[in-house]
Amino acid sequence: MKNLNGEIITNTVEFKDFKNYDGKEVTICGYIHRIREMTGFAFVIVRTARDLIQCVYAPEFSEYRLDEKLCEEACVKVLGKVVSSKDAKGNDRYELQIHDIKILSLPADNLPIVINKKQLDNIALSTVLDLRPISMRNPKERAIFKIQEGIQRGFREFLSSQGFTEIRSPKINFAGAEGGTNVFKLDYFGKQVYLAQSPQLYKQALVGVFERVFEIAPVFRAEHHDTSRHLNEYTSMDFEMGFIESFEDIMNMETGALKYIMNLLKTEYANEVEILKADIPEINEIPSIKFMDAKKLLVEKFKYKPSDMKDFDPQEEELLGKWAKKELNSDFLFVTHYPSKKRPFYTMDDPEDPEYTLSFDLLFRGLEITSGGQRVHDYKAQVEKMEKLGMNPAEFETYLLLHKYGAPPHGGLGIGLERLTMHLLGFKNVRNATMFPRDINRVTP
Ligand code: AMO
Repeated sequence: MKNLNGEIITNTVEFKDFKNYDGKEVTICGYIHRIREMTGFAFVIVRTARDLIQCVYAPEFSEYRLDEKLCEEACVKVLGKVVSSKDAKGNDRYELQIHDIKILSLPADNLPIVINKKQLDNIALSTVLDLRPISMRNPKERAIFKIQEGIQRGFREFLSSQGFTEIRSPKINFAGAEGGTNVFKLDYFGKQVYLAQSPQLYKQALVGVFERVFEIAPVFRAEHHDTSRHLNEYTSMDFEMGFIESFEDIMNMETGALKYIMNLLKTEYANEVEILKADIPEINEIPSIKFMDAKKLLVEKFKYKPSDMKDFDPQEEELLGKWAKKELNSDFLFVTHYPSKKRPFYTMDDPEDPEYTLSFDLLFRGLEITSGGQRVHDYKAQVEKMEKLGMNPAEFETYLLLHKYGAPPHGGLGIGLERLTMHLLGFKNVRNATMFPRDINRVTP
């Protein structure tokens, strides 16, 4: 596009860099979010990749005249002069005085929902999800997934700084790694295979190669119930590390990662945190409680009668979350030493009390967001454990190569990304924090 002097302007500038262009002409690319016609001038709000930029049209700024075809969701390139003024708090506020607008495309129809308000008002979640490619254009909806990107970025950056290697494990697997019935079976050229329930078997194998590995990838769970916290496909943030002294090394690494993530969100995602009014937790040390002590606490403090002594139900997790906040001033709570009967075959039993395991879950504001622990690394012990659980070690021959040919003491964890996002942003339903949810009733869009 040509500027007022007839020179071609090619640099497209991000809003955060406007401060470096005060008084200069720049171009921006985006969507027409809203047009507000005033007497003698107009505000044209342009939605760029991350911001809403106020552009001002007035005939005295240039020879350009506002195009009648210009409408909401038109894709445009705008040329204008960056001007600053002070807002009520005395901060610099930048806007663009329009010199020209090039229409790149026009929508073919009216929008099915109003997306240019601060948030999507009174629209049912099912409609929001049906129209995700459009509804996510709303700044508040979009901010959810920018925050989610920040969480993944923080996890990746922190673990990379700690010597972890990023891996990609296959999602078509020879066995379900987590047991239970929630595994998707697949016909693979006449052979039965499974969609990965987790990268468990592969991340362990790769400890034998790289010592420390991590992966951020989709995993699949054939959940037969429609609940507010279960998805059939979710993003698992996994890591696995070798040469550990105890399973607490894993908990410490997770604490470090979460601190890094929260700090990153507060600094580099401050815009989205503000849009969402997100309550980003302060993390110092994360307290922990043993599984059986937590069960006792629930009875003594909350008079809660447990229905299952091997796991927690959602209400128990919620009560523990409230207790941790009130008594320990922590949004997070590690629960350790889960009963052996409830943990998968790869979990190491506590040598001091083999009824329980060297494992943990992390609760965040009363919701399980992580499972992890130390793994069995001795070949004989792993084979025996599998046999005790009625499994056939021969079917896991390739997995057992790790153990057979020498494995260090190791452990790791898996964090449910959507669940973490859900409770970070205060949602009641995990689907609010899932871009394109897959549940028992939904496979589109
Ligand atoms: P687990 O099966 O407990 O452990 O899963 C780890 C974390 O994943 C999340 N999660 C889910 N999120 C959404 N929908 C679901 N259906 C769902 N199921 C689980 C939870 C949970 O804490 N291999 C182990 C991890 C490890 O030990 O390394 C595993 O997958 O946040």
